[in-house]
Amino acid sequence: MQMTMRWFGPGYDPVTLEQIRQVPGVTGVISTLYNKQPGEVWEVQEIAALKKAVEDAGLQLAGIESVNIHDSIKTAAPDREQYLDKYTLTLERLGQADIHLVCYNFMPVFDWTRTELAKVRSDGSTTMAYDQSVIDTIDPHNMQALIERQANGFTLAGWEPERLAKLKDLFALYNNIDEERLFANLSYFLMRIMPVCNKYDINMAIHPDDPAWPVFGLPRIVTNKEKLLRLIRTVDDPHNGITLCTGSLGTNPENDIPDIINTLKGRIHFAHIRNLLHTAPGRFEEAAHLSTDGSLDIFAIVEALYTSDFDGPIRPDHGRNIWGENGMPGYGLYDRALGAAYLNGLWEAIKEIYSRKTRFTQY
Ligand code: DNO
Repeated sequence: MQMTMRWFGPGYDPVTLEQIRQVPGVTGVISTLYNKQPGEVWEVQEIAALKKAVEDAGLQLAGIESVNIHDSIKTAAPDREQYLDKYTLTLERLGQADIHLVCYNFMPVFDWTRTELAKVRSDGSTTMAYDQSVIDTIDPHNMQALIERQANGFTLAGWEPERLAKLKDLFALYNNIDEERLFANLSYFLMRIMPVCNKYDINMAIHPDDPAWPVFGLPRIVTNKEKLLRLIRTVDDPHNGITLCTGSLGTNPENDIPDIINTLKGRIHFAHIRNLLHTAPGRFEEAAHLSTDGSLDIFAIVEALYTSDFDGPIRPDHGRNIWGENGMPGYGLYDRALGAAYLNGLWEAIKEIYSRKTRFTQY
């Protein structure tokens, strides 16, 4: 396990690499070229500059989140081959730069979806929240405005105004795309990129859909154990793996996350750990990482990662805004740093317990 934090890059992230470097046990960052639109090829020099900035700060660039996928690939539009070639070229360049982990998602139109970005909790912290009954009354065309209004002036990952400006066209693209088609397009994408992933040893880690059910009638195909299993079996290459995102899979209380971890052993390449509090069916808010603050058993989740020999990067996922920080929703420094410390503490304790068990059984 390598403890990391997400960093959006200079000019985008008010959190500095120097601050991240001082969080105990954090040795790497997960980053991206935030200015890149889906379908754009990443330039060699841009990748090198990102890597250098991270390494100059004494950290490792442990992976990319995300190289976003163009909608033509997701919908198998007539020009998809051109975008597949571009994606492959970007992967090749990342591999040549010694980067071996890429997180991506295959969600149609919208990436993660929330209805509130700064819900005030009883302790005065603010957090992101979701309410399906609100989504049910919103015209999806107003979603971008709703997010933008609450985003504290930040451009949020997955909510790039350039792409969402064409929302009508985007929705039209997905008109005939049901779950089966989307799944076929995802499988095709994976088969197409596996040769380059094998050549450069790049682990692809699909991010689960967030929340784990269809939003605005758009299909969602990465929502539970069965669907994840189907995906890794359909393209049965070790480089085709997943990002275990507890906050996304955990939106559906029926998802047993430790069981998912055990079932997908060996194919989990990256972990996002956060907690959330279910307040009613289809309604939740993001909690502090601590198990007792939310509905997820973070101890059991970390234990399952440990016992399944997980050896990829973990990052504390969304944090609340606390201590007066006016950070990017979900990505302030303080609460994520607390999350990293807590997760490191759990890992150390679990490791110790298991090594003692081994020692005890020797007698
Ligand atoms: C939100 C993130 C997502 C995630 C992408 C991966 O905070 O979890 O935007 O990075 O879905 O491609």
